[in-house]
This record gives sequence, structure tokens and C-alpha cells, in this order.
Amino acid sequence: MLQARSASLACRAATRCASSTLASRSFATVSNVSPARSHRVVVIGGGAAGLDISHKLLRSGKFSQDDIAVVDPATWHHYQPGWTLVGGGLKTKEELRRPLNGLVNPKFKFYNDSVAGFSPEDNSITLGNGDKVGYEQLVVVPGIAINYGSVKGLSEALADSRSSVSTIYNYDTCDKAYDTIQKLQKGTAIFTQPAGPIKCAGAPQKIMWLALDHWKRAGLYDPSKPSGSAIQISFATGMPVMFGVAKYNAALEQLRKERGVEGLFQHDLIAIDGDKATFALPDGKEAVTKRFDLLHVVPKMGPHAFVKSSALANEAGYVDVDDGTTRHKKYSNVWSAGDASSLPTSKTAAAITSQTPVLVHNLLQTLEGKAAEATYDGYASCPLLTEYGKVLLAEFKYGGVPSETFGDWFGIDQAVPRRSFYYLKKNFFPWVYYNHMVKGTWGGPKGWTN
Ligand code: UQ1
Repeated sequence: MLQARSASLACRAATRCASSTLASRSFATVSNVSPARSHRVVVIGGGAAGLDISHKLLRSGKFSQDDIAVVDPATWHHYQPGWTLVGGGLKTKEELRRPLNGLVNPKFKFYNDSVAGFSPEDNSITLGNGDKVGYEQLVVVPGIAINYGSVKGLSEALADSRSSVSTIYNYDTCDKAYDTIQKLQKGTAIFTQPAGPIKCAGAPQKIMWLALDHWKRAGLYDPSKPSGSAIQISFATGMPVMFGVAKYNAALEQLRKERGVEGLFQHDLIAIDGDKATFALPDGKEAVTKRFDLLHVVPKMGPHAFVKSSALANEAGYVDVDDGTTRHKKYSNVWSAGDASSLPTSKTAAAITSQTPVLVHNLLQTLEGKAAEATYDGYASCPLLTEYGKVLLAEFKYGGVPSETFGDWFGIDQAVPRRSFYYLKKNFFPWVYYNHMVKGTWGGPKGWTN
């Protein structure tokens, strides 16, 4: 199914690790009392999608004080696409976060709490504190969870400051990634990517390309003589290819070969023990164990338990919405976008810029009793760092069809890494994100909206 495919399809700039704290609780707390509070729209999640959607709704001018509620237990909102830059020593993690309550418009009712359960049959949710909250329309955008338990020994290795195991997918360890890259003088560096959907499917190799460039500049790695270099580099991925969109995969596979990086395809990391990493192989083949001097890990990811266990989820646990309209397939007043949704595309902030206008338009139409006719074309993008100073800007739609903004404007090929794209990634996107996207005024490749 497409979900599996989307995993390889790219780059999920999931914009909130905060979402992973949205606790899962059992339905036992859901009672049949009528809601203490009710709102016209309840938005579950204050991440990239939740902030963009709630502020777009407010800007429509159709809502007054407390008509819209936002639910999220997080204290901080993180610009997660920037964590690769932290891993490469280009930004600090502190500059990429903001207190979430400062990003939520005071016109909203902000429930700084988790979700215990959904009751779509009676149009309510239950908060972590047991309160019921009713809605006319529900937007479920809590992101996805990182499953650290998917790799035995990972949590212990990440927490150990002396170990050379890190991940850029976590606020606590994204800077550890840069420390380990700087410290390595010789030996084997392994960068992993799991089988299955993850946010920003390009990030596992972005950090590798930055590390390679760092070691090249330090005289520790010579791409033309990889085996004679002090450091050897392997990319161990649970996927069969470097990237899920054929056009960009060809460019990245060529880079991998040119740069002497060993490709260990369909190698799915399952355990870490000291300086040994064990990978599951397909077709019942016996697992292989490799020694490492540096290990960058990307754990498996999946829907939050409170979504997966709810009536809103499809078989895989994602909010079961129509690929075009973003409307729930069974409950017509429920909507979803971003990582938590079943939309069969990449889990990236760029994808959210194209999903939210559709969702908001259709939700507003529905409130007015009109047809939800806007459709999402699957647009997603992955600005893929290939070295310090260069980015390959993958942009595509459903089906892995390239849809290049600058290719269309200037006739250039975005599979060729460019300096201008690097500045978009490093400076422009973080700026436009906090100044416009979280306020609902950034349309991604469509530019600014009001
Ligand atoms: C984008 O809009 C965006 O949002 C701020 C990103 O940040 C994570 C992106 O990485 C990309 C690629 C876009 C898409 C916008 C253009 C102009 C290609």
C-alpha cells in the first residue's frame, strides 16, 4: 500500500517532537456525561499542521473567542526540519524552538493537555484530565511517535554520553550527533534508516552527507580512495533504494557510488550492543552484525497509541482520510493532515503547506453546508543536503511524479544540488516557518497567503 511507499518517498519535516508526548490513555476514562466545554472546531495537535490550520481558520473571520480549541500537552514547539542542521553543527537546537503557548493565538481555547480518547459518535474527545470536550468539527493532527523500543539497546546508548550513538530525530541528542561526528578520527561510521514510514525520509542520509563532507575537509575521508581513508562510511537502510522517488533516487545513488559510501540495502537495524549493530534482512535471511565506531540511528516511527486504538484509525493506525479532500472516510466532521493522517505521501512540513489550504477550505465549506470540493495533489518536498553549501530540492506529487517549483519557473533541474537551495533550507525556511507558516500565512511553493 502507498503508506509503505511513502516512507521512502521522502522528507518529513515533522515539526514537533512535542507531539510524541501526546499521551495514550485507555478508553476506560471516557464516560457518557455531556461535554463540560464545546467548541465549533477542536484541533488535536499544536505542531506544524495544527498551528497552520487553526490560524488559517481564524483568519477566515468566521470565528470568535474560544470557537476554536487547540489541544496539545507540549511546553515547546520545535522546528524539527532544523535538527539536521544541528547535527551538522550549523545551528543550535535552542534557536529552533519556541514556547508553544506563545504560538497559540489568544482567541483560541488552549488545552495544554493530552488526549485520552475520541468519541466520534457523540462528537467529543476526552482530555488526559478526564474532561470531555465537544466539537462540531474535529481536526486530528498530532503527528507520529518515535518508537525507540524498535531497536534493542538504543535508549541506553543514546542516553550514554560516552557512546558514539546518536539521532537527529530527538531534541536531546541532535547535538550529540555533531559531537560524535567531530570526535571521530578513524574507523567505521554507519548511518541507518528503518524500513517503514518515517518523517523526513531524506534526513537519515542528509546527516550522512554532512558528516562525509566534514571528514573530507578534515582530511579523514577521500571519496576517491574510500578503503584507504581513515574513516569508512556505510548507509544501512531498511529500504531497497536511497530515495522513494525514481528521479531523485537516481541522483542520490550516483552520489553514493561516486563518494565511495557502502550501500547496505534492506538492512533494518534491530539491536545495539556496545560497538555492535545488528540488522534484520529480508526473506528469512539470517541477521547480520557489524562493528561501528560511530552509529547514527533513525528509529522506526508510527501513529500515537491514542490515535491507533481509536475509531478514527485505518488498519495501519493512521487517521483514515480521503487522499484528496482530507476528510475522514467514515466521520464527515473529522479531518486530518500531516504525519498522523493516512495521506499517502511524505511526512514533511512542505507537504503540510499544500494539505492545509485544502483541509481548511473543505472544513469551512462544510460548516456552511456546502460541498467539500478542494483536493490535495500529494505535493511534498525534501530539501536534501548533499554537502555543506549544497541542497538537492526534491519536490513531487502523488505517485512520485516530480513537481518542481523552480524547474517550472527557471527551467533548471532540481536533482542537481545547488547553493541557492542550501540557503532556502538553512535560512529561508526556518524564518518563513516561524514568521508565517505557524500563523497560517505561508502557502509553500504557492508563496504567501493572507
Ligand atoms: C516549504 O514551504 C517549507 O516550509 C517552511 C519547508 O520547510 C520545512 C520546506 O522544506 C519546503 C521545501 C517548502 C516548500 C517551498 C518552496 C518554495 C519550494
